[in-house]
Amino acid sequence: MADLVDPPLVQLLTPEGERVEHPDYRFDGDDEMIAGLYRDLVLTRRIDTEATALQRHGELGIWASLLGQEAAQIGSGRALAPQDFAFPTYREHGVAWCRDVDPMALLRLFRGTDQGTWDPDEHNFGLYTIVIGAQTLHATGYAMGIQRDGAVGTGEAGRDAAVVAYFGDGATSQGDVNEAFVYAAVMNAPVVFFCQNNQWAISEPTTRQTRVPLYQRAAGFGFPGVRVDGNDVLAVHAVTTEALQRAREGSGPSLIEAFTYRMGAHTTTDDPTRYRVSDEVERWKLRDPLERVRAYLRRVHAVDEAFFTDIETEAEAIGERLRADVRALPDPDPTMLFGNVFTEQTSELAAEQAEYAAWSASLESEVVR
Ligand SMILES: Cc1ncc(C[n+]2csc(CCOP(=O)(O)OP(=O)(O)O)c2C)c(N)n1
Repeated sequence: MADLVDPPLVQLLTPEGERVEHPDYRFDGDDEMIAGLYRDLVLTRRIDTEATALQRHGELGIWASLLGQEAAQIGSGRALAPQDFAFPTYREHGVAWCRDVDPMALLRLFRGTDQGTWDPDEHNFGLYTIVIGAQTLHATGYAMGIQRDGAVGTGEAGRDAAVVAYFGDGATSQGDVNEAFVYAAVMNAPVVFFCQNNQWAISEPTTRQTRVPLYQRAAGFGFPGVRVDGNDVLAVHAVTTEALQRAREGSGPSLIEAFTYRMGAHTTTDDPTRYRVSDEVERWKLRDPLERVRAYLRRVHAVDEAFFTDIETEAEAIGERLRADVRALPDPDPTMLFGNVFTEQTSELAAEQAEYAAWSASLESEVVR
């Protein structure tokens, strides 16, 4: 049980901002790249805090915050090659950022203005999945597809592709995830299972989901598993880069357990003070994924102070733009729901759509009377 709380994990940057060595993993980027990762972390957090504030002001229906999980998402998202494909859950705003999805596309979804309008094929980033773990099967199927298309193990950089499936610790209890592991293993599918262990599945702690550290599950399915410090953007980048390369080469799946912490509520409809102690949150604040990168950049004098103020200014501008753009969104036409179920409309749905439109028009005429 001790292993569950005090795990051996890959770390390359300490909470104090010091680089450390690991026998198996190395971060290959330079300080300029680390500065770029820092910008990603800050801007992603700013998008997240703005969205949380917008929900509190009644502008979004709900929001699933990524607070505390920025390094897990940016580190892995920046390890992806353009041809790789990511299948997210509903909290992967940092990965969406790395795939150039406009944050407004996320906010429109959480406002209920649309059902997700980014083109998965344009961004190689799937639509958000609310059904826990379902996307691990989609990812595995997609990975088997690219394998059959001959886009794996050719040795041609820029052609060989990998797939990454994001999910939480709670999702590992789902049958879908375990089925995905079985298929990926026996088919040698080029998929990286990326579990963000933020230690809570709403109010259920990880200790009620498993008796062994999650990364160790991979061995039972027959592929490698590794636990990485999910608050260390350099370590996450290094570990994900290696797992993706393995998959692209045709060496099959792997499981990454990014050990992190959900610093906020599960979603804006949740009250974590009812099931967890504030001590725990305070302890994790000391491992804030942004602080350690800032400490490192300052420690080695990689950037000047203007670098930090410029990023703050950029973050504020993004926050203000999102606030204005969300407020300016028009109300959606509710009948669009029927049109977005299948690629090709069915006659049953078209009839339901017409019936709904007639009913809603009758309500309007009643109001006028
Ligand atoms: C199949 C299914 N069962 C239950 C739910 C309700 N539900 C929504 S979020 C959640 C917890 C998910 O926890 P975890 O996988 O750890 O991800 P996290 O939200 O912490 O990132 C549950 C049970 C759901 N969305 N889908």
